[in-house]
This record gives sequence, C-alpha cells and structure tokens, in this order.
Amino acid sequence: NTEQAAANAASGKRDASEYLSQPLVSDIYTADPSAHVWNGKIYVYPSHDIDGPTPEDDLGSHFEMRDYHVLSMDKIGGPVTVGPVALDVKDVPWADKQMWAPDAAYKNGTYYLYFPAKDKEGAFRIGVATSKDPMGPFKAQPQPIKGSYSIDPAVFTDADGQSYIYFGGIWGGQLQRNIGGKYDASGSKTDLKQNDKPAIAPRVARLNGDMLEFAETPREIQILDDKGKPLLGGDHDRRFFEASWMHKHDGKYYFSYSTGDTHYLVYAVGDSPYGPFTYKGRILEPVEGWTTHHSIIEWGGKSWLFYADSQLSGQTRLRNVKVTELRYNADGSIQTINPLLP
Ligand code: FUB
Repeated sequence: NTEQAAANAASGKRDASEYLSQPLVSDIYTADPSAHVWNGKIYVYPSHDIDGPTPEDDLGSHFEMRDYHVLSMDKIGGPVTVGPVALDVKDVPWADKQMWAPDAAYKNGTYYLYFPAKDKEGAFRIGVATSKDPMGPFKAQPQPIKGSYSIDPAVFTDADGQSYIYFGGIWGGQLQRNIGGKYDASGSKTDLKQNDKPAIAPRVARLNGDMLEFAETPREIQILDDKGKPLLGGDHDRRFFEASWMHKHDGKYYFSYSTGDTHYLVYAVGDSPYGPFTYKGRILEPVEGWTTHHSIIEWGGKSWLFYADSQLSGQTRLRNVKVTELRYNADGSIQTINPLLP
C-alpha cells in the first residue's frame, strides 16, 4: 500500500508520509466505510469505487458503483481481507445503478446490508439484503424499503435492542427532492436555496423487529446551535450534507455527518436516538478528494474513526478507506483530527 502511495506521490501527488494514515487496501478502490465488530472481528462495509465514463458533476454522477465487497480484519493494523462480491446491482430487482454508501447490522443470527441505489426512475431508494455470513453473499429483498428515499443509510442498535436507521443526503443524494417523503424529479439539484431558513434535516426511523421495514414514518432530525436554534441552510460549515453515523459515548448519543461542499466531518450530541442534537464541532478536517464519509467504533479499549480519501488515485471518484484513533476530551468533546500531517 505504502509503495503504491509513494508511486503516486512520485508522479506529482503528495508524498505518502504527509498522510496521517495509510489506505487499508489497494487491490480495489473503496469509500464510505461502515465498520462493525462482530465475534471479535472487525468488518468494514464500504462502497466499491470503479472508474467510469461519466464526467464529474455536482450530483456525484461519476460515482458509478455496481457492487459491494466486505473487508475484514482480526485487529486494527493487522492484515485486511477483501471479500468476494457481496451484492451486485444486477441481483437487486428494483435497482438500476449507483450502489452508494452502505451499512450493515446484525440481529438473531442474520446480517443485514442496507444500501442506496437509484431505481429505474432515477430516484434513490434504500434496499436491504440478508446473509448468514457477515462477508456475504447477501440476498436482496425484491423491493426497496417501503417509504425510503435518498442515500447513506446508517443503522444503530441501542442498548435495549431497538434499531434505528439514519439516512439522507442533499445535492446528488436527492433529500431536497423528497420534502414530504415524495420524490419530485423537477426539484432543486442542490438544496432549498433558503440560506436563512433551517437547513434540510437528515432523517431517522425506528426499524421493524424484522429489520426489513420502517416501523414509523421517517422523522426529521433537529441539529441545533449552542443557543438552541436550528442550523441554517446557509451555514455550509456546519449544516448536514450526507454521511450520517450514530454512536454512543458515556450515555450520550453522538450524531455525526459530512458537511459536503465544505468537506468537514462534524458531530452533534443529544440525549435520545431521535435528537435533538446540539452541534459540537469537527471530527475531521478536509481530506484529499471532495468527499469523505466515516464510521466510529470501539475496539481494543479505544475509539476508531474509519474514513476515506483519494490518496492512491488522486481522483475523487477512486477513493481508499483508512482508519485512525479518535480521542475524547474529559468533557466528552471529540479531538479534531487533521488527516494531513503538518
Ligand atoms: O460514495 C458515493 C457518495 O459519496 C456517498 O453516498 C456519499 O456519502 C459520498 O461519500
């Protein structure tokens, strides 16, 4: 991995030693890593980036992914196994293209893979596929989750066993075209263009006991500033763009996400899985490449941030996943990480 990064660096890119951490795998391009610890092993569910003909645009049309591979490792820093194809778009009856950021969950002997894809009408929906093996292969449900829309599902299971699905993404993720839960193909390409109104909210829904359907109509998640006011649409440094993740620390609920066009990973803290959440600060400063997308797990008595950048290729459409330690201050705030060494 380091050799490949060094080769890229030699061809005019950054030197490999300038990065805080190195790509986990270089056999395939990967992004949007959702990590989980099951049976003492770490499993990472990433997007599988491929090179395609579509030019880059603001809608992410250049992210033309068609399948998923699961990564596994016995420990952080140990060898990483790249699994075979875990799910292919051709085996998802309702999906047409763009298998974007997935997540996974486990319940009662079954692993669930949650994934967004565009349907045949060009609307993003969220599907579920199941397997008895965390590496797959997964078998997709014939239809997307009823009432689902937009992208970037993240499933969080609370201590009482109840699971919640967080999702949404503006611009190419189409959240702004689903106000009211119904897809409007003629809606804005970016956001609501209302800088002084509350920003478009990410969504959360309780999952049914079978993990295959929403148990309720998705709710809007409120992200507030330190005065209790909703973050505004014009606040691009802090407002929600995409890449929801939920984790708990010291009994508090941490909702984290990407600010997209300002390229930060940030977090907000609350007392319930539904929020409201109060914005607290940055987790990760901008990486090389337009996007990053993350997950946070505990392993070996420490917390770990999985994220992605474009170190290996130098291209936004061909990313590589990474991991680094995430540290808290005594007051529960997260220490901001710089992905590039000073
Ligand atoms: O990988 C495609 C999209 O880019 C993801 O769904 C977003 O989170 C962003 O990483």
